[in-house]
Amino acid sequence: MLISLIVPIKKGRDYLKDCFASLIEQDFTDYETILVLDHPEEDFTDIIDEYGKSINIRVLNNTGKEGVAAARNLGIKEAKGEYIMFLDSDDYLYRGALSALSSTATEDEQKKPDLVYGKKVWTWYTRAGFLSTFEAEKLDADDDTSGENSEEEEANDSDAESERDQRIAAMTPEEYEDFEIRRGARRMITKRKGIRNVSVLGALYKKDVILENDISFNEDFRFYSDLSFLCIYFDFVKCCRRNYDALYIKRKHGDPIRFPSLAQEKSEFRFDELLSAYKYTRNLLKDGSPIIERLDKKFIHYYTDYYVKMVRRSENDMWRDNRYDQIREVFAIIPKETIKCLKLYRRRHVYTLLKGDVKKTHRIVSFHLFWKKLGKILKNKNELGKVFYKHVFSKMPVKQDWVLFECFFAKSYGDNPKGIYEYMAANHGDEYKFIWSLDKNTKIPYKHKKVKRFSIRYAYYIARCKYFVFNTHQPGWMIKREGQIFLETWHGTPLKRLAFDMEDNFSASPGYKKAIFKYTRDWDYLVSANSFSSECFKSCFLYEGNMLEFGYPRNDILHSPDREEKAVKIRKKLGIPEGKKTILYAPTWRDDEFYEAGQYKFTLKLDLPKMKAALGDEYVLLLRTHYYIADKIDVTGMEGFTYNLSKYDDIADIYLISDICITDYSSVFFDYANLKRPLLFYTYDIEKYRGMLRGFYIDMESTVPGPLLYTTEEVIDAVKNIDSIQEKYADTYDRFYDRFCGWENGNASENIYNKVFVADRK
Ligand code: C2G
Repeated sequence: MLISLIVPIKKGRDYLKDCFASLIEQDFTDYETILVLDHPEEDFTDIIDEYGKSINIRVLNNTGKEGVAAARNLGIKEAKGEYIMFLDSDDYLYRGALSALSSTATEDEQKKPDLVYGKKVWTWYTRAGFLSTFEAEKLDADDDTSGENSEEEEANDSDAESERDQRIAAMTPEEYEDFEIRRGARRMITKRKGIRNVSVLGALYKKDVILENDISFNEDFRFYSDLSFLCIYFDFVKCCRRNYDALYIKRKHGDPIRFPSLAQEKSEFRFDELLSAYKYTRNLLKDGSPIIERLDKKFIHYYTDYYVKMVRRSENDMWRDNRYDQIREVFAIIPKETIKCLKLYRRRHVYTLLKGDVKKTHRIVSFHLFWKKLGKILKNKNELGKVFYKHVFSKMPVKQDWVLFECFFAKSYGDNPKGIYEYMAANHGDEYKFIWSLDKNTKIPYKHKKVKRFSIRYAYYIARCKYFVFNTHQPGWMIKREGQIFLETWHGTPLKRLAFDMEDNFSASPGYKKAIFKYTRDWDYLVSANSFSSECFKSCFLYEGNMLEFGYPRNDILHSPDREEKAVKIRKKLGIPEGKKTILYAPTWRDDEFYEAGQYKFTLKLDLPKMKAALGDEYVLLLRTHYYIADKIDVTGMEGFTYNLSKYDDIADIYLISDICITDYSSVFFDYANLKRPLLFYTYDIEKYRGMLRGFYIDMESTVPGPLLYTTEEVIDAVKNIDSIQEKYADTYDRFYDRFCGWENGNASENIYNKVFVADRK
């Protein structure tokens, strides 16, 4: 048998299924799959039964020390294959990976390499999501390069590549073997950013080399057992080959809070273990091993680039000095020649620490970080606000009557913050000072101050305001101060799955979930429009704080007694011709169609000329794209029929003047239903949206109060027959209204004000 795949598992049934499914798809059969149950937290019997025969599974039980190291050691002991490959149960292989690696391993039967490595690709997508996008997007494999040892970097452009090929052709066989080993060590040890990414994954190891040289994973290490295994193995490699057609897909867990991978796991012992693993590995390497220099440099880089920031930041003098001492001990064993080749900052840092001058080391670090920060500030002046925020404004007292409002990242004046503001300004204007985070040209009523988001003034106000009312989330760098109150209003009843309820895909990156978790810990209140939202928010935000269950302030206007008069004024302001009925088309954004974060594309799928021809005599179309959409919809030739209101501040005003609303998966319909007017759903891409992009909380087909339509013709037909549609959906509409709009009575802003502001004063 050529290959033994060693797969340790503790938990993660879905990940294991992906892993096994990827093995079924391999066009290679000369392997066994050794599944090592490592103190399992779940039952995998059904999965083993399902895949057992097709992927030649043997199950072992790790009854020894818990952890990947012991599980892999057990796998090695029992392996029957000539080569060992480590495959983590949360990862998977790309099509053809095993045959690619094995063909390189067996190319020359007389001289089988000791090590064959392929490429690694990092992703947080589900396997289905990954496979569907990988080829299209050409995701960058092995993209975790740190740029260290630039003189050794592999050739990127074709000139350099052909030069390198010529060099290879001119090498003696010994020189060539040496070159391949260095290239392998560079790829697998040096280039992998950070020490934690030095990993045994994605390669074939000869079992004989492991056993004859007694190489094993150190079972005392939880996070860094790969380091010693790989480095020591390299010391015995005499023949190394690569095959970049073999892709190993490394998964970043989508939910790093509830189910972190080892790399994502937080632990106060990480650094101690790293130090131990580094020292342990170094001790076991052969005298004069070239791996020592690689390892030393890697440690210095990790420490000077990342870890020292933490050491410097610490206010615990004893802990800090202790750390410096520990690191000094390590540096003392590093050869002077290695230190000499370091860049100036690192060299000075290491020399000063070696001399035992902790104060000066500290100054060198501070100076270096100061210059880095300055560089950042010069590139982006928003950085200056952050510096003032942290070092100056946050030291000033919090102002008890200051309230800062922000809507959709300061893109508009509207939504729930507007509702609460207008209620407070009209009824309690003399008791508070109001600040809006908003573009200076946006005109808004009542006495207030406007500040540009992320400006120095913004930093000043968010540090000093007692109340922060917003409908997305606070800036990531804002540190909630003692006494501050965060009133999160959110911006819609969720149809699309959110945050922790989203599958690992597109916008639901592990970083996003981690950030959401951090934001939501600081929210004192969360506004909910219905009990359905309350349940969703608890699960999608892992939120256990105060839920304000009064309906949405933004919908108060839809229940106001003078809404008809208001509508007349709005129509006039927008120049909507008298005598024409109005159709609002307000679609949402698509997670997979974007230019960059927060800048999304939108292609209008409604055929406007057709709509105009069929409906233009009776209707006008009010077009409204989501605030994430960067594309400007071209309505040339549609003048008099299409009004592009995408830049209009508050969609509630547009609801008031719309006779029919067409939307898709936007939360728009939950609000519009307050008016009990007809709703149509233009859901031309529902399968993709529901299946691949997001998933929904409710079954659209049976719940929404209007028909799902897929073509412009169907939309036209529905508009023409709108009365019979209303009749057909009357019962569904009533049920929908009770469930989602039942709390709305026009007083949400007042109720929320009483609950948050009045109660706080008592
Ligand atoms: N919106 C708008 N115009 C659109 C779409 C949306 O003004 N064409 C506004 C509506 O107020 C809507 C809100 O933005 O309720 C949120 O938009 P969604 O389309 O629902 O999308 P998203 O921003 O992803 O929010 O819980 C709600 C979810 O968070 C969805």
